[in-house]
Amino acid sequence: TPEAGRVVFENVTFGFPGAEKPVIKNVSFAAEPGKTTAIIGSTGAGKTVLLNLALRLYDPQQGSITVDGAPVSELTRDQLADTLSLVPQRPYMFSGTIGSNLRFGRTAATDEELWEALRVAQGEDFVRERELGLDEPVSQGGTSVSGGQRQRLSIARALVSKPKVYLFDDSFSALDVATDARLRAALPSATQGATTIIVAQRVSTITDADQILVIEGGEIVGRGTHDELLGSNEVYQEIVRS
Ligand code: M5T
Ligand code: MG
Repeated sequence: TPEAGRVVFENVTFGFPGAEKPVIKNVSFAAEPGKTTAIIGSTGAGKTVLLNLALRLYDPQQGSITVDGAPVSELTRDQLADTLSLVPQRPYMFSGTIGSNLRFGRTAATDEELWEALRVAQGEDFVRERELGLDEPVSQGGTSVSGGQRQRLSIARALVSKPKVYLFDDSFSALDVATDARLRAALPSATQGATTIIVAQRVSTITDADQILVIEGGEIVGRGTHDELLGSNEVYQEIVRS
């Protein structure tokens, strides 16, 4: 269906229980299949909370969030997990092997699929360098891999699950500029047709996004392409300058 993977927020307001003020205020946007929606804004603006709401880690007090036209509140955990993949801001590893961490329960994925995901995520080289490759043990917390490697494994894990919706929470910031550029060049064909939502720190990561949402204090204060925002939005201009 043409709607496959379409994520829609409509007038979403959310505050943590007991907190005085909401951290997400009346947010509305649509993220379209085959397109990249970027979210940018200063620390504490609500970017992570926004992605977590789509995954239903919490429910909004007001408004609705739908995927494929269905309210996320009506999807089962399994349906949600099959539809949306989050690459969290602080990726985690569990004790096992690199391969089992990439499969993450998706036992049907072949080694070939894992290598292909690693290739796109720019993680192929460092896994090939390990003596046991995909069978190399990883400790819980992933102390045997660096932060940047953990980030790339986490991106590869999302690719292996082939979701309709990718949620990248600041997933490229630990990468050097050259690796970031290679990864973003490889991503579009690997995620073709999927809905991609990218939270970013660096403007260079999102200049070619189809739609950029500027978020401040839990509100969308600007939306458009890079060029549109550059010409019209003060908050965005400030981010670009910083
Ligand atoms: C938005 C507060 C946080 C901030 C606001 C996850 C979380 C956040 N907050 C809580 O009170 N409890 C929580 O469990 O919500 O936070 P965010 O969405 O994490 O901000 P961000 O992702 O835009 O920031 P950053 O630093 O990752 O760029 O007031 O205190
Ligand atoms: Mg965050």
